[in-house]
Amino acid sequence: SPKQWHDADYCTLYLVTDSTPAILGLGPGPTTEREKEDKLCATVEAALRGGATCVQLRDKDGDTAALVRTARRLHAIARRFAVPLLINDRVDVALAVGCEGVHVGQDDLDLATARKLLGKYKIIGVTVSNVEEMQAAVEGGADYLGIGTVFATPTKENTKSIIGVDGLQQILLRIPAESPVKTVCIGGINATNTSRVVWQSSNPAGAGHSLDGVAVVSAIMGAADPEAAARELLRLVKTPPAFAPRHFLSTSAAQAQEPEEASTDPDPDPEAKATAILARVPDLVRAVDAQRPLSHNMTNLVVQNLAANVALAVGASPIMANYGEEAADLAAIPGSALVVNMGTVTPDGLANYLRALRAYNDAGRPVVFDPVGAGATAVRRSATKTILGGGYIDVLKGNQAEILSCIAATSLDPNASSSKAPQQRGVDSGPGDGDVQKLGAAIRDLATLRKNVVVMTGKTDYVTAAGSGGGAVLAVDNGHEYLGMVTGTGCCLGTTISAYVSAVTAAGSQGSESSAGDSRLAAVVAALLHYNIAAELAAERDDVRGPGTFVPAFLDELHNVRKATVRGDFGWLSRAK
Ligand code: 3NM
Ligand code: MG
Repeated sequence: SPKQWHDADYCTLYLVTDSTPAILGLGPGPTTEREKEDKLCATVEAALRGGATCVQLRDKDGDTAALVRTARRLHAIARRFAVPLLINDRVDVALAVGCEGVHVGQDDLDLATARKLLGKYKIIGVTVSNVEEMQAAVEGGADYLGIGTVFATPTKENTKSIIGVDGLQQILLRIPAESPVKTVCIGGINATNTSRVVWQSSNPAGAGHSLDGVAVVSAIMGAADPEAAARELLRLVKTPPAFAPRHFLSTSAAQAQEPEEASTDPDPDPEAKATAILARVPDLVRAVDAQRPLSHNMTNLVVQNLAANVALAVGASPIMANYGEEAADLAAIPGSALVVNMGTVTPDGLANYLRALRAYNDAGRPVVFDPVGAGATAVRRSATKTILGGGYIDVLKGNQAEILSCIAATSLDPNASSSKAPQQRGVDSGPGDGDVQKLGAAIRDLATLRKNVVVMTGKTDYVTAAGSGGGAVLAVDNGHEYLGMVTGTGCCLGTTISAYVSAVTAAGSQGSESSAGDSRLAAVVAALLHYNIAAELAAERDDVRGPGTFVPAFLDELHNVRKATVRGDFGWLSRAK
């Protein structure tokens, strides 16, 4: 029937063609139009054998006659695979060849006119890069949206905005759930990021839309073996990434109680949630002690020594390794976790972080990101955005200014980005009473968007996790002012969190998203309590007279709290506030 495409999953692996000789693997010598066309058709046919579900002919500078001829050939090929052929921008070409529809960008023919010319049964896709464009396209009756540009790509350098996976999610979440529109994302999508992007862009029923698939140019058109490339991308679209929910505490008691907690408590009040988490803390301390997780720190020179000692004191095994090349080997070690601390960012450092982030994502091991000074300079704002877009981060930890900078970096609203981002003050200060509600909502939104845990530190620390029932924001009110008088204590908290999150992360097991969120939330709360209560105990010691004598006492108490807990003595936990 003429409506058949509207029920088909043509968006799963959407191929956009490119006729530049370099991408097609032709040249460097002169190539004829005929050679280009033959190579294009052969590449598309190979991609279809590999499983591409849609083909868009995109040629911004071909002559109309050549374009129509190529389109006719591609249409004949696509038909053999029962896949629709769409034409970029050129409604006249689509009408001339009688193919299945068009794709229009924001600067192309408008949707209403295209619809009038093509009729209601043709497929019309629209490029959108923000919520307003999405709403106009959905209301105008677009059949699918091409959402982008997700990542910067050499294939199209004049793109309007790089929206990242966060921007993509913000658009998806705002699509009316009842709308039949389909969605693909585009821009820099390839085999290294496909399954992550698809997973991060999936949403529960009723909450906006989930991404239907990915659109690629170079990942297939530029591949040496386009058939194999398409087959692999199709597999990746359908495969959750290695780090998709796999967090639980591997004690039988915690496992038994967890699914129940998640299913019977869809909107828990924070009080009940805090009590349930508190009850799990001793097991979590013991899990770290027993598992001795490898905490791989990519951190600044100032804190290397202290962070390594803190890792040892809480029961982890530290390695300070800033060279990204080492990350794949370290990520392969059972129980490893990565801390990326942007304390002293450089171009080299950034490349190393991204490499390590990818290695840990691929291995399914957890990552803690500490965006130190995120709002302080233009370089740091940009680095923050790059790291947030460069992979999946399990726990995002920062002070108020840093977390607000992360929110600005992930926002689609240009007014909220860089120029209006909060200026870092360099001190770790908490919100005023009036701001708590607003900040709580902001970090809950950020955690939901990123499917992760967000920790905002200050005099009171606030923690929230995606997928944990109603998304409670928990406050931890422990600690001591000496922590603020010693350099690196914020960074070392990131190290401690990595050890705890590692202890609830089992390789290769997939739990529900909701219980995964609960376990990570509990792990982060346990880390905060262990760390901050040890600081209180240290500061109260007779031999501690100031920040200098505090440091060794703090290491002692981090160690003592762990040892006491392993012995079955968790009196220290009665200090939890
Ligand atoms: N449109 P690659 S990005 C054709 O953002 C196109 O609208 C974009 O190429 C948009 O898969 C893009 O090689 C190019 O990164 C995507
Ligand atoms: Mg266009």
